[in-house]
Amino acid sequence: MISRYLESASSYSGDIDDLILWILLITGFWFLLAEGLFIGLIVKYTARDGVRAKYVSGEDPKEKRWVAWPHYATLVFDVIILVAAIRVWTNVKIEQPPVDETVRITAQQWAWTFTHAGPDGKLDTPDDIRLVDELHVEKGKTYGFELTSRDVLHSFSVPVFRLKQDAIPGRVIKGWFKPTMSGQFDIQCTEICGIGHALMPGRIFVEDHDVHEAWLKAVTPVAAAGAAAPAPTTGGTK
Ligand SMILES: [Cu+2]
Repeated sequence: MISRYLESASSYSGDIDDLILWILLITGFWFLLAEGLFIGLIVKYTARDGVRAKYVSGEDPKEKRWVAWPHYATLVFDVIILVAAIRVWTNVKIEQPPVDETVRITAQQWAWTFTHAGPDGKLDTPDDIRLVDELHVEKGKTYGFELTSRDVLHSFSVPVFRLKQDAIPGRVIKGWFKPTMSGQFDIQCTEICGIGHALMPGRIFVEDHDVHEAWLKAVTPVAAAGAAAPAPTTGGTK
């Protein structure tokens, strides 16, 4: 249902949407019931001439039920939501599936630098492709990311993936995603990171295999493309 308003474009975005929807349904149902009852009782027992208000101590078991039963229901539904949330959290944030490729994401005031592995599929080699505010990935591949910041706290967010991860200077945070829909989507910084925070958007390009290969070819420098062979030229100094 949420995907009608915002595309669901990663392997786990549907699970997160389902979780949000179930939480909305559970809390929404009880919210409407409780407020309906509350307003109904206000209307029914509204002040009338000649009728004195009665003090209710709440000690009578019949009266106590009005507090105790909703309390038990809250506990039960809390546990249901907790179990469902932990299952999704474990899948998205704790368990890291085997990845096909890793991208390095560096946040700074106020831009993203994305280091793509290049044709050899490995980082820290001469054919790495470094782009600002532009991340290119292939649909259906599992990507690991290494996220860090050069200055302050930022937060890497791809709304269509339902992915959000804080970037912390001095730390490299690992995570993963698997795009399932090709297209161009927004990348946002979702942590107020200074006056240019709102000017820190990026784009992610999810491409089919052929399109991604063509892009790789087009952006790989000639010297780096030959780097898989022995004796790379300049560059790649570490
Ligand atoms: Cu930022």
